[in-house]
Amino acid sequence: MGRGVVPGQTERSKVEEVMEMFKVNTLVSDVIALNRVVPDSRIHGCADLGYPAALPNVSIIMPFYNEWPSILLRTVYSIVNRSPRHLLHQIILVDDGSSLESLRQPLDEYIDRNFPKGLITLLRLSQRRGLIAARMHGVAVATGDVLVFFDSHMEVNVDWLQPLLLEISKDRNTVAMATLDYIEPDSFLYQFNDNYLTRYGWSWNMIFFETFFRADHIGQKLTDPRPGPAMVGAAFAIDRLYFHHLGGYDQSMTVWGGENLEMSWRVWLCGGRLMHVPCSRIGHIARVQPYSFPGGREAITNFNYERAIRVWMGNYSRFVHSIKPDMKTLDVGDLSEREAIKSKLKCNEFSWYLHNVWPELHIYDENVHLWGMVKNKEVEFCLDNDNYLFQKETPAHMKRCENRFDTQGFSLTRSGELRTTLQCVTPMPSEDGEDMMVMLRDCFVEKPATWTYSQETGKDHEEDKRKMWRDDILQMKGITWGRDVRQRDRWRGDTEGYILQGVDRAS
Ligand SMILES: [Mn+2]
Repeated sequence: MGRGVVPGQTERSKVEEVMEMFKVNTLVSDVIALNRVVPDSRIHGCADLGYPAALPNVSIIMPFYNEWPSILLRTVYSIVNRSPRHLLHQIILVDDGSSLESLRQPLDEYIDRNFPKGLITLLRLSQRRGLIAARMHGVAVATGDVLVFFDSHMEVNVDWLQPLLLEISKDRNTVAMATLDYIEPDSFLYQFNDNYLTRYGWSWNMIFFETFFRADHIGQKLTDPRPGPAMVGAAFAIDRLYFHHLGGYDQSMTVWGGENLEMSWRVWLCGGRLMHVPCSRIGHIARVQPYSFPGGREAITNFNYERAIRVWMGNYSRFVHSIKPDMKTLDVGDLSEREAIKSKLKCNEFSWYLHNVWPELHIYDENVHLWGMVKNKEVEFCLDNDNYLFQKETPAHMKRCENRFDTQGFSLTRSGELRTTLQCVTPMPSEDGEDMMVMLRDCFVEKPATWTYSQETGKDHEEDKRKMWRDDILQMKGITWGRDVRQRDRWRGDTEGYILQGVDRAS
């Protein structure tokens, strides 16, 4: 079930060739059954849940561009095999200008021969229009109650559809997200972490990442849906009329990238909700993007992000623009249609989202005593956050000062936390237990350490060395900055105290 395939010696060079070309092992895909079974990856409790027979039906929209045929068809088979037939209204495949010959007439014929008549609609775009436009072409012909957007390289799991539809039937203003599993691109092994659920977040540098759920977001049962601040691009369900009411996608965005964050903000700000549904699981082949982005990947995502930022973020764009100054002056075209949605739906200001939906994302200059860099003046070294966004704690380092707050920005909050975007600076015992290490750790894991600031530094007294540490921390011997021995010695031998020094405020 969902097992991977490992090639023999003689096949290796051929495999390397296709991996280079497609970033996915098409040879392996071709020998695995199109209708293979995958392991039930759901968390405990899901298998015991029952679902009402009467739920809204769905139109599944699946754009593809030069997807390898067996991968595309396995995605379709998994949906047909593991969705209750009465809920599956239609599957709309949108060929976004593919050039692979096997995706043309042979695909038409295959679908005609192997799937129930009328279930699958195959639209062909005459030239490549990008994911967002391709999805909107699919939406235009969809007639189901609910839309579900798919990538063309996925495999759904047991009872994936009903929990999404149930969540939408409770409140039509809902985006219901499946939980993604991971299909290895080289072996097609179906992977998942037992009883693990992930949520998504984003940071001021516009990096999207995985994080864990806050305790207060977990419902009475582990299987209960949980709110999330951000969505991935695929594997979500939304009521079709609600999707239109919300303004669909911004069709001036190109290819893909950024549309998922824009939609997350819009849903929350305009009265909807974005829910992670633990019992709906879908496997996804996470591969390196094999296709070109006309004009370059970063240019396209920056363009898309900037359109979203100008419409929704207001003055908070100062943080993004301080990190990515080029975005501020981009010509992103006409935004009037998107602005009109905001006023028509009487959407909230961005601060509402930051304070209510994603309060973990720190606002550097709000409710803070000081913000800037933690700098040792004498040697021009600054406390560095390593651009660290993830959940496991990591040692904090001192590095040469860079004067940029995405890597070296910290705030001393009014409640005494010394923090960066998501992490708080917290001393923790080292592995041998003999030392304290200064670590960066998610602020909401446990109550973080508190710090004070003093301008009276540089005195000769031993106590003054770490004047900004609070009493409890002052007594910890030899706080070590990172694992680098040279660095540790340097900091131990230093007589200058650590101070928080203000830097230029981002404007
Ligand atoms: Mn994908």
